[in-house]
Amino acid sequence: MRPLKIGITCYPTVGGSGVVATELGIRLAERGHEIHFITSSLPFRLQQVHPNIFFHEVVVNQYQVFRYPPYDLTLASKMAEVARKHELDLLHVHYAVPHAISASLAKDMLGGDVKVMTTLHGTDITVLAEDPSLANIIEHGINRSDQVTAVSDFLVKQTYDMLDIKNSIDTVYNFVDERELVDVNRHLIREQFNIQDDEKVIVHMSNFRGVKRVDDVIRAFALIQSQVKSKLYLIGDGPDRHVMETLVKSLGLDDCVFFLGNQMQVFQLLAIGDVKLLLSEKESFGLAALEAMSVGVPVIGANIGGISEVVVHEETGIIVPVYEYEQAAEEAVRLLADKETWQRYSANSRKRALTNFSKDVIVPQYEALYYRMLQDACH
Ligand code: GMT
Repeated sequence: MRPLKIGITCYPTVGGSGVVATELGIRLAERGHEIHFITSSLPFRLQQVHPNIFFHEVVVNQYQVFRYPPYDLTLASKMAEVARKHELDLLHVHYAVPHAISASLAKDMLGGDVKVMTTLHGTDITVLAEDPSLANIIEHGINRSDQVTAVSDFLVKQTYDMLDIKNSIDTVYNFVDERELVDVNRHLIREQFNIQDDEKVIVHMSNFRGVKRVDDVIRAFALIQSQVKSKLYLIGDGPDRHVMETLVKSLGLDDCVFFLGNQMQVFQLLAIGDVKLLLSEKESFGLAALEAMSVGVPVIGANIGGISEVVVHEETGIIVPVYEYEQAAEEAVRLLADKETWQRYSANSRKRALTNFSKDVIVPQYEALYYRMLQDACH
């Protein structure tokens, strides 16, 4: 198969869809494809240089006439410019809004001379498609795409349920790259963090938005901590952080809850955990759960969205009813006290993450869809 020239657009800042898009671009470049990131700033996970990776910044100029600067149009114009100049085969956009719509416009500008793949990540459907002012345009962007993927079977179904979709949607799960785990040394990092031998560590990682229910994580931890000597490490940042800091204070947990903020070495940090809590009320896949599993940390997750496609109940962790933080706490206490079960879940988690969700399994699935889309175009 000939190497492809691929434009990738995503949100470049911290967030699961940006992480997946960037990691995918890097792996595709390593497999010989030419990758052009077309984004508003350099994707934060793009930490390495590669001769096959190019970056094109989308710069929106400010004019007095604009109340709202037209990012979507500037992006479409940039996509068309890059696609024409570098003879791209396809644009792969991550997150429907506004990327699928901008890509569709770019394709029109090029007289149809580029293919568009849209990957749905979650809130672009589960939150934004609920908004009547956006639903029509999201539907249009998806229907105009040549190929559509979603990150879980749950999200495929949800998209069909919420919108009038004409084309087929393939599930392609999130992935991990085992090479990122080579430096992870759980014992060393626990030592650095001064974790005592008789202490347990609960971890949570998210963008601190309402759907993540970080308050439930903190309330569950309060119950765990009343029975087990433990600490809670919160990785990430976002709009709810200050409210959560206040909650921690009001519960008198200042000494054992640590807000680490946004971090680059997420695998190292997750590896200090004995249990990861993911109690979101919406979660199309749960990349953070997969990342924890890959370093052998069992996950206690809510029974919503695609979490149970990642976490296997009583095999790699525990699934609890959403909003039932007391039950999450009970399960955590039980698991932390049962060394044998914990070791089994830990080993199963790592194995499942590195077998079912390895880059070597998932990246070729995207590649195969690219070739299929381009081949369909020739017929
Ligand atoms: O979790 C977030 O709010 C960030 C969001 C994003 O688009 O950056 O994550 C979504 O995409 C991730 C990568 O595909 C998924 O693993 C997350 O489950 C999904 N988040 C939600 O559905 C809330």
